[in-house]
This record gives sequence, C-alpha cells and structure tokens, in this order.
Amino acid sequence: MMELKIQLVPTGEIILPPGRNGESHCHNCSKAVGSEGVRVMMESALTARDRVGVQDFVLLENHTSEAAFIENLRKRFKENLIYTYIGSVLVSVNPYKELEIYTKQHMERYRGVNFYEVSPHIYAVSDNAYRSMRTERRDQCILISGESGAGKTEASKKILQYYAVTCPASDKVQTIKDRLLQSNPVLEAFGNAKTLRNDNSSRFGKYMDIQFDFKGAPVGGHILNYLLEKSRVVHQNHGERNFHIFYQLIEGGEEDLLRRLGLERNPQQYQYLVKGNCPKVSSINDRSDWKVVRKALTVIGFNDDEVEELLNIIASVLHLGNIQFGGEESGHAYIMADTQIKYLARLLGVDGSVLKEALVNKKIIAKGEELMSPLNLEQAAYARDALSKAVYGRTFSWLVNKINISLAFKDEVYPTSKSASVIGLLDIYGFEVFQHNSFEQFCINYCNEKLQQLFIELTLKSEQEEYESEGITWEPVQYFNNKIICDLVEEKFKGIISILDEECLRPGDASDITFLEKLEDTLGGHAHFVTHKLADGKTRKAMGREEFRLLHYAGEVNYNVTGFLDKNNDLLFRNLKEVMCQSENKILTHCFEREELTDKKRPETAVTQFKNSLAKLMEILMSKEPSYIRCIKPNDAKQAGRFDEVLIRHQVKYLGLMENLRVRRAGFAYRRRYETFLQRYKSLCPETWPNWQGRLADGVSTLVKHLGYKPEEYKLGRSKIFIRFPKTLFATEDALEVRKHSLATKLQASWRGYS
Ligand code: AOV
Ligand code: MG
Repeated sequence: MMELKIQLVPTGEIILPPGRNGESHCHNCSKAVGSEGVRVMMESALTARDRVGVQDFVLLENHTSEAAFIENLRKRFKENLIYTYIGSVLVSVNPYKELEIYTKQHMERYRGVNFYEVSPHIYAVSDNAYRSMRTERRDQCILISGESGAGKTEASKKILQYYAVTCPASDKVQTIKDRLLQSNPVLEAFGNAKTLRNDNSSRFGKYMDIQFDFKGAPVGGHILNYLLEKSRVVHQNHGERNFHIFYQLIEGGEEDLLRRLGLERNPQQYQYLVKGNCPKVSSINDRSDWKVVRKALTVIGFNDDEVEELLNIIASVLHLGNIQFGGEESGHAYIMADTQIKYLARLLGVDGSVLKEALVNKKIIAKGEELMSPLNLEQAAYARDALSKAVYGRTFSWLVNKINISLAFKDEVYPTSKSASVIGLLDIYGFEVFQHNSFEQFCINYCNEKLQQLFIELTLKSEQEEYESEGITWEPVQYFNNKIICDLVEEKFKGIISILDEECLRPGDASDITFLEKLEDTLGGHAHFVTHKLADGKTRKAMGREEFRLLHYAGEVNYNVTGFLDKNNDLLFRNLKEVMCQSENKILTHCFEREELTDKKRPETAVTQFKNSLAKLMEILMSKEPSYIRCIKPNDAKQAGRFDEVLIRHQVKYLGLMENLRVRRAGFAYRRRYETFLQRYKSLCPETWPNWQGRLADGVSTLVKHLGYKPEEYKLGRSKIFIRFPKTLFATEDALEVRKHSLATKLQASWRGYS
C-alpha cells in the first residue's frame, strides 16, 4: 500500500503562495489552480486520504474528537496500515496476521530517512532512535506499552531485527547479532506461556540494552528481568498453560533424550501441565518451536552438557509435580511411590532419601537443637510446590545471566573500554484483568502504572522543556495523573505494599484476611480503592469478602487476597534448601549457594524486591532519551480484521492518547529544525533557492514570509521553527507538490518538443 505523500488543506483547496500580481498560480508553470492536471491530482489525493486516513493524528481536522481519532485508526486498520503517529509517538494496532511490511526492502526504505518523509513504521522509530544515538551520542530507550496481547513483544522483536539487519557488521559483530536475536526464542520458551489474553504472553518483564560501538555496530547486550510469574509452574487457570518449554520438550524432545529424562511424550501425564486443561494451542507448534529453541541454545553458547543439565531441571519439575502424598488430612504425609524420587535423585544429583525426608518434614531449630517436624498432606504439597517454583524461578534467573555472559561486550584491544552508547528496549507484561486476579496481576498492573507514570512525566516534561529551551511560551494541558494510584500502591507506611510487608513480617495471627482488614482500615475512602464494605456499614454485593478493587488507570480490577502473604513471603523450607545446596547439577550449584543457609538476614519480600527493581528501572529509563510505542489490541478474540470499537476506545482513553495529541497541538503541531525546513522548502522562494547564504533563522524567516505565513501561525525558536496549525504545513507541502508537478509538466513538454 502506497502511503499518501502529498498533504492537502482540509477544505480541499490548494493554497499557493501569492504570486507577484496577488493571484494564486502554479509555481513555475502557467497552470492556474483548478486546471485539469491539478484538479485530478487533488482528487486522487483526497480520495486516497478519505480511504486511508491521516498518518499523523496531529493532522486530523477535528483533533479534539475521540470519534475522529478512532475513525482514523479504523480506516487505516482496514487498509492494513497498523501504524500511525502522534507527533513522534508511534501508535500500533495488532493486526493478528502476518503483514508484508517487515521485509529487507522495507528496512532499507527506512534506513537513514527522515521520520516524516516515509509512512509510519516501527522501523522509522527504530531508525530515528539509532540516528539520534549516533549523531547526538545520547543513550536511547524505546518504551513499548499496551495491554496483554497488544503486540509489545512482537514490536520489540521487530526493532531488534531491524538493528541486526541494517547496522554495520563484522564477523565478530555477526556473532553478537545472532546471539541477540537468538536470546528471544530461549527467553520466550522459559518465560512466556499461553494465557486467556495472549497465546504467547510474557510472564516476566524484560529490559534489554543493545550496546553499540563508535562505528554504530551492535557489539553487546544486557538483559534485566523482572519478577517471573513462578506460580504458573505449579498452577494454571482454566484455558491456560504452563511455560512453553515443558510442552516443547515433551512434544519435540528426541526419543533417547526423553528416555534419559524419564519423560513420556504426553503432557497429560503431568500434574503441572493439566491444571488448565489446555495442552494444545492452535497458534503454537511446540514441536517445531523445540527445534528453534534447541538451536538457539547452541548459538548462545550452551554446550551439550549444559543443555542436558538445563533439561534435567525442567524434567525434575515435572517429576516433582507428580509426587503424590498419602496420609490423613491432619496426620503425617508420606510419599506414595518412589518412582519420581528415583528420577529426581539422578536428574538433580541429590541423595534420594534425603530429598524424600525433606519433602515430608520440616526442620525446626529450637534452643540450638535441630528437630524434624512432620508435615501434613497440605503442608507437604505446599513444600513440594514451593520447591518446584524455587527451582524453576532460580533457573530462569540463571538463564538470563548465562545469556548476559554470552552477550557481554568484550573489547580485546581495549579490555576496559565501554561500548559507545546503548539503545534500551523495554518489553514488560501488559496490563491484565482476569475473572480471578491474584498477587501476580497486582504486581503486573502496578508495573504498568509505573510505566504510564513515566510516559506522562516524560512526554509532558520533554514538551515543556523543548518550548522552554527554544524560548517559546506554551499553554499546559491537563492530564489524568496516575501518580495517585502509584502512591496508593507504593507509598511508605500506608501504601498497599507497605501494609502487605508488615503483615508478612508480623508474627502471630497474620493472614490474608487480616491483610485485607488492614487495607480497609488504612485505605478505606481512597478514591481508587474499594472493598465490599460500604461507608454506611452495608456490603457491596458485587464484591467478594476476600477482595479489594483498585481503580487503575487502565480499568478496575478486583484482586482476591488469597495467597498474597504466601507469595510475597516466597519461603522455601530450610531442609529443602539444604538438599538443593548439595545438588551436583552445575546450574543448581549457582542457583542455591551455601551462604544462603548461614545468612541470618531475612530476605526482602517478593513485592519489595519488585518495587526496588522497578525504581531502578525508572532511573535507567529517565537517564535516556525515550521513544514510545503505544500498542493497541483490536479485539479480545485474537482475530485478524476485527476492530472492536468499544475495546479500542477504552485503550485510547486510558493510554492518554487524546491528551497526548492535545499536548502536541496545544503548543505547536509541528516543529522542524531550521536546516531541515529550509532544505525541504527552499525551492518555493526565489530568495532561498537554490541556496541561502545567510543565517538559517533569517532564511526560514524570508521563506515563510514569502509563503504568506501569518505571524500567529508560527514562531521562530532558537534552532527550530514551530508551526501552530497543520494546515499551514499542508499548504506548504502542497505548494511543493505542485511545484514538482509543474516541473514534471515542463519536462514532459520539453520531451514532447524532442519527439
Ligand atoms: P504482548 O507482548 O503485548 O502481550 P505479543 O507481542 O505477544 O503481545 O502479541 C500477541 C500476538 O499478536 C502475537 O503472538 C502475534 O500473533 C500477534 N501480533 C502482535 N503484533 C503483531 C504484528 N506486528 N504482526 C503480526 N502479528 C502480530 V503480554 O506479553 O501478554 O502483555 O504479557
Ligand atoms: Mg509480551
């Protein structure tokens, strides 16, 4: 699909710079406005715009109208134009089908080209960030946001591919490029899963730095991962799956490998894989994905032994899940069969009988003496699941670390030197709401609040700063600031996280319910916090007694408090830790270190670790120059071609896109650096054509006066011209187009003269 190049005045007129006699006429040729050639050109342009909408929302005639905004999105979506700008922010609508817009030719088209000269594309954003990094020597970051299934992970992969293909490379750089690309399938296998919202949902947050050298070649990378949803290892909601790797291994693993691991080729055999009753997903081919992942592990630098050790752990988790306990509800639990223990002992490299003991007893140290206290059925199942989660979660962190080692920037000539600059890519888990929401959704949605907060601060701030530094007065636009919700969650002493930690650390009768009661006592009456209790002492019928509701920026979510304390404490019984510390599996020796056993300090709770890591992330992001990609999910059915207006309107609202647009327009719709502006339009004025010799600002001033700009239409800053209305720029663009047309006409005429 060809994107519309010429822009027209909304009314359909072409406004040309007045000629010497005050009439409008086509520059350089005798054709007057309205003559056949120009009319045809205009008509086809107008029809095209009617069909495909505008490529930058700033150009919308009715920019305050949400309906017009959505109509523009709809038009473009229908034409498979999934990208649209708001100024420099890219809005992307998930097409749910493969589009032919990511080819090498497309990449080439965007390479080194100015943002506004080509149709909106994720490659344009990537290229722009890359060029800013190169020319201004400033670290960049690309922040991708949007709800679950909106296309964040796909977007981040497209960006990485763009750099891998278009950036300069040597042999060594090629290895790094390959590893950067291959880290994706590996991390997705271990960290993504099918949820009700997305068949390939990221269950961890990821921030990846791509490091570039002075020549602009990618020379290294580093990944920070955030809070993996470990609970999925032992439990999945109906219609969901465990992490992909389990199914890939079972479906794709070679016969003798499965034999060594003691696995059967049937996911239904494994308790940890049957909870969601969803072993197969139509959009996923586990068997071929296995091949991709297996190859990727090699590219990243795993040797066969390491792969085997990694898979031993994955298989162990499945065996752990199949351990069944016998015994009375209140009596001592015992392990029903030794089958799994035998496999576990071998795969984990631990003593089977010690493991067996540790799974049904708890070690207590009282008055310096060690005592074994037997566990009942429920406790034993709990201990087993805690072990599975710990093993999987720590292995995942180890894996990220291993990838980081393989991506590390190494300069053999200057061993202490750093890479020249970086581009950071942020791809987190998107906002999500299920029927049942727990601790994990609380953390995920809190993370999204933080990111939205950053967007608000940075877009407003940078806009304001730009006007300030250019000496332009501006009118601020009102935003809904979600800081109030961030505070509600993370404020010291009275935020939800503080209260949760307090209950986790409080000895005695602390429980999920006492946590909820404390929330009610402290936060009842907060504008964004609701429970079943109404102010007049009555109960709210629509809410359960174990629930609290948060009014997030992106919508209301009811959280069930069951399991909050447990998941936040994230405890593993001491004797199970001891067993794991004795493991001969090389990966596990890194995951479970003996110092942990002697460390008296209580580890930080899960949510506090998460909060601190997010605070650090915000600092990292603030120190870089941001670009934004705002992803929109077109429907809940994961279907191509379906544009669900209600769903989309909701996202446009909460992503603050209308305000974003207003900010862009309240001040000045367009800004261009003097040299860019002059270069593009100098042919429209005899005094600036072919070259302007004086100061750039004077050249621009002469040019716009010649073009008939009125004083209220523009301002000249220190290094840029600011144009208030898009129509002004349209008219100039049209004039340029007409000039080209008249040049073409002249040329044609002269050709005819030859023939
Ligand atoms: P997410 O990262 O935003 O959700 P994904 O990037 O995984 O969402 O996208 C979900 C699915 O939508 C993908 O698996 C593709 O099938 C499809 N899709 C997304 N973007 C494109 C595109 N540009 N072209 C074609 N198909 C696309 V989550 O990780 O759940 O928040 O936690
Ligand atoms: Mg994702």
